[in-house]
Amino acid sequence: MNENLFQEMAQSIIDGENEIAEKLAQQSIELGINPLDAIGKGFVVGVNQVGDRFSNGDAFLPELVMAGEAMKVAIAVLEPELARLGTKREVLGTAVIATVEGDIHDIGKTLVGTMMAAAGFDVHDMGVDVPILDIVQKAREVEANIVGVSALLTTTMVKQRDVVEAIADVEFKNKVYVMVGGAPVTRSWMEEIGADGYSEDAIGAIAVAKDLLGKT
Ligand code: HCB
Repeated sequence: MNENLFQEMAQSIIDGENEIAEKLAQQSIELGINPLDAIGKGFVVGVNQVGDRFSNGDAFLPELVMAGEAMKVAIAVLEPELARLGTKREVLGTAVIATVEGDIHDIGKTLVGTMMAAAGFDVHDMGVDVPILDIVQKAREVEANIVGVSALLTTTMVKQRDVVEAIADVEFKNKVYVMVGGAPVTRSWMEEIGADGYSEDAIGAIAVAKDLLGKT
């Protein structure tokens, strides 16, 4: 039965139907469905399909924009639920997260921030299109242990390397670990640029951050 709901969720994103996506997200909460399942098995399936159709030339920018908007509406409904399910007992660490300069994709980055906050991190979400030096400055200001940088474009991934290098060049009071993610990012890219952690999703990002800080 949930499978049908997940399919409808995916379809609402493919069709760019904000109101339907919002209603389905609310329905999933009422049904007690884990919001991560609603996102991962429902809405993300739809946004990935639109992405694939876009890269094949079967969908165009307006469809991409509409899918992104519908995705944001659905996640906004699920976010309080994600936060509520988290166990915020001790502060595990301080994290600065941002989407790199030149890149305005914010859905995945925001999810990572929400989930990390729910898991007990003090999260400073700097938004999208953030210059490298601003990230470094923020990390210093809030005495971050983790800097999580998101990039969704092959052309902006290279900025993750710049962040790693800029963090390495500055003296911080404490060790600052750089974690990378985003659709085109892989473990081998993480290794190539000398980042400390990589995850393909938000749950994994929490595990990686905890692991880096020895909080597992
Ligand atoms: Co955009 N776009 N887009 N897009 N877009 C992608 C990314 C393509 C792959 C689509 C394609 O061609 N198949 C493609 C990139 C190709 C490439 O470079 N290889 C692309 C392109 C080309 C573009 C434009 C250049 C299109 C144009 O203008 N001609 C343009 C770029 C604008 C810019 O940034 N300068 C553009 C614009 C847009 C929007 C604005 C229309 C919209 C974004 C809306 C928004 O974010 N508010 C959009 C969307 C929605 C997408 C797709 C369809 C979905 C992205 C998404 O939200 N995924 C995407 C296709 C795809 O990725 N399948 C497509 C869902 C989230 C949950 O996944 O991977 O972002 P995520 O995050 C995960 C994961 O990676 C990890 O955890 C997250 C949660 O599970 N993670 C981290 C992420 N960050 C992390 C950081 C960490 O430290 C740790 C883990």
